[in-house]
Amino acid sequence: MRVNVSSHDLKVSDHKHHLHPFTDHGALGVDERRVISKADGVWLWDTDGNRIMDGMAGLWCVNVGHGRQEIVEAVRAQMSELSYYNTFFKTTHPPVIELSAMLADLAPDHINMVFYGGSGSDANDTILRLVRTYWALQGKDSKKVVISRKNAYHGSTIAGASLGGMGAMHSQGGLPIPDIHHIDQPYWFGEGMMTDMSEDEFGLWAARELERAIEEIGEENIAAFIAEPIQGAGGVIIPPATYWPEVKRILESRDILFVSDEVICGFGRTGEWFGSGYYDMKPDLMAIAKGLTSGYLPMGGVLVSDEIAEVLHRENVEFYHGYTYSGHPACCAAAIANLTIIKREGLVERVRDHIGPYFQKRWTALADHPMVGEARMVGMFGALELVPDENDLKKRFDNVGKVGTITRDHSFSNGLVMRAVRDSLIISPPLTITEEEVDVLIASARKTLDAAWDDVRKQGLA
Ligand code: PXG
Repeated sequence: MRVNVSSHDLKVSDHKHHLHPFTDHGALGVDERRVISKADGVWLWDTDGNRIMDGMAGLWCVNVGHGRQEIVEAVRAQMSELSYYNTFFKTTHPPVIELSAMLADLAPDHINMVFYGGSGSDANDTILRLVRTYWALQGKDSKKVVISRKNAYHGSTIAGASLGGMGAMHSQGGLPIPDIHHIDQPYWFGEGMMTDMSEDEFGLWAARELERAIEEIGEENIAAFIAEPIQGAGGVIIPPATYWPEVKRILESRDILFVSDEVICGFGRTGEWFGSGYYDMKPDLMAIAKGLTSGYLPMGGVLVSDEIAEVLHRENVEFYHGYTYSGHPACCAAAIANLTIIKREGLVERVRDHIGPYFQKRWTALADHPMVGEARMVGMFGALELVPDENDLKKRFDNVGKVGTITRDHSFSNGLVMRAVRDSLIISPPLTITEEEVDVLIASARKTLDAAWDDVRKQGLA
């Protein structure tokens, strides 16, 4: 790291040479960016000397909090022993063996194998190729279509963005690729509320969109249904209680694989090890990343059911797929150390029984603010829906996203990272956050809402 460089000079250099992900560079002023140079627990420090609470756990990933020397040490030790070797041609290594057994133990009983990659996006690429290959190996070549949902996020690669249901992403680069079908999402506040259905009825309706799609496309043409148990990047969309049981009923009688994208929901975020477990679903495949290593090193993977593994294990079958860094030893060491911390400190149970309920109570109380139409949370992630008129919850701000951005900027100024999705604010802190830190977070959020509400009214937006 360069020392003795001013914060401003760092920003100038970043502006000149660094192409950021998902960023409007034309609109991003040189000094508007923050250079984050240090982190510990739930706290970040920038090069301007500010301390900021990391309400997003990095990008929904730093589940065990920042600065865990135990993970750093495990990676260092692994790097000095075996920093790299591949897992392709009849070779393997101790950390990938240990991690795979650990994951098989954590996964539901019918899942005992892991395929590795470097991210959630490439996990979903693997899944797309794998589900089609699985059916083709059984002579069912026509089973190619994957059903996904609008406003889902499954990554930024070609398969990931195609499986995802983000219109803006599809508008670039000729996506989605063929044979991906998007059905409506179970978004009560954003969509269901505008209909004449109750929340429960809407949940059933959204689930039956899957049934209608299956009837239209034909079961013989469908490989899989992929979904996040709770949509993360789409806006922490918690489906109505009727949704997942109905999806389960629909899938139970059909020969269609169910893929649970656990990239955000996995590793304790919902108060269970996996989001599909939270909803009592039985996935055939799970995409994992983020909380697998708590972001200390990049790693993703696919958890594979016994039924699928059995087909892949048949003689003369080879899945022509893999990455140079599949099962990278240092990443495996980071994952093992991270999972060891989650288990030893009982973080999943802590979210389910203690800090989760505490946080949920305080977060949902923000619904009394005049700008908040709904405050929702499961486990340790939630959203605030911002509205112009608390007496008319069907009314929305004009120019979608503007108020969300204004409010998000206030949050940063108040020392709290929240993420804006359209006109909602998202929170997803490390699972290690203490009660006192939750209190600080809630106080910053309230201060943010007050300041933003003032601003919004002054600008005539409400
Ligand atoms: N699936 C899900 C459910 C995700 O949330 C991915 C796949 C892709 O993972 P990788 O590791 O390739 O990024 C994700 C990632 C945001 C944001 O702004 C969310 C993600 C990534 C970047 C930004 O909410 N989710």
